[in-house]
Amino acid sequence: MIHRLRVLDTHTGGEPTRILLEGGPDLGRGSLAARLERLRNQHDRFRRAMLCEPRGAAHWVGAWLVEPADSSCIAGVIFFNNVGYLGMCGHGAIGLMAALAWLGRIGPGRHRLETPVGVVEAELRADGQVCLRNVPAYRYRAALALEVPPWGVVQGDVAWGGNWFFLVHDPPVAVRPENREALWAFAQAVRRALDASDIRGPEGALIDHVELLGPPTHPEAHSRNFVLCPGGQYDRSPCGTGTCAHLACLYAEGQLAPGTIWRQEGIGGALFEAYFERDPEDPNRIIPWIVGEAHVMAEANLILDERDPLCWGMEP
Ligand code: PYC
Repeated sequence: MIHRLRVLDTHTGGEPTRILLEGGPDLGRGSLAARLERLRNQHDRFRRAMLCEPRGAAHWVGAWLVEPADSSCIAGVIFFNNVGYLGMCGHGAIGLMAALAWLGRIGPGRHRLETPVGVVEAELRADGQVCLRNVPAYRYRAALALEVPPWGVVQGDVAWGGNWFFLVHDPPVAVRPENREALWAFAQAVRRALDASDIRGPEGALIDHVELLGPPTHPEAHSRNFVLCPGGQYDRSPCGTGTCAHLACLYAEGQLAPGTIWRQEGIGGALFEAYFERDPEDPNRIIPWIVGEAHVMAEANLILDERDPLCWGMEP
């Protein structure tokens, strides 16, 4: 049997997103969270086929486009990577907006996207920039001491920005592009230490992203990050949800006021502009906004030929 998946590839500050437009199995109706579970439990091989080698690569994120359950939204989207599923994805949502514009499905203006963790609003600007209002973000735990062999004790915060992050504000390796390998090794050690010490989010949520923060190079930026994603690769962009988690920590520390512009540089050099409002429903949470741009790179049909022994992708 041969499956043809129609996809559009975009990148946001160097971080790619592969968007499934047509050809995947029907995920049925219901909430996006329920459809994510259906995808995970019944059709996970399509995720692997799209993103794992030989068709994909470990740093790619996928976006599965579905009919929204909420009719005020222009689309529903489920984000995933080479090892599993994401609640939200900032660079991916910006990529999706660029893709919908490319396809002529949206024009400049405000739009709503439904994700498994809530509705996000996105404004497509006339110059192609996308301003995304993310789900509420908050710091869950502050200044946790974590034993990270062989580095010693490291302090970090746990925060939600649409995904769970452990943020290290002063890592032992400088957050500079030439240190990518050492940053990767340190962030992996932090991930292992989080598992070993059973540090989790509420209701046992896995903290599956590690964000290392340091001074920027870009003259207009306030900070630079290196974000290790669950699939074991790092985000080439400043990571949308990671930027939101960082804003939540700055707010909780009293270091950033609502409405103040924050420019987050990623390890690849791209910038996201961000700011926040207080969440009127909860004084501990913020409503973050991020601004960035994405570009369409390819429009293609993926061929999934079941005679190919690697049709469903290789295990990462
Ligand atoms: O931009 O939110 C993001 C993201 C999450 C994982 C990779 N990118």
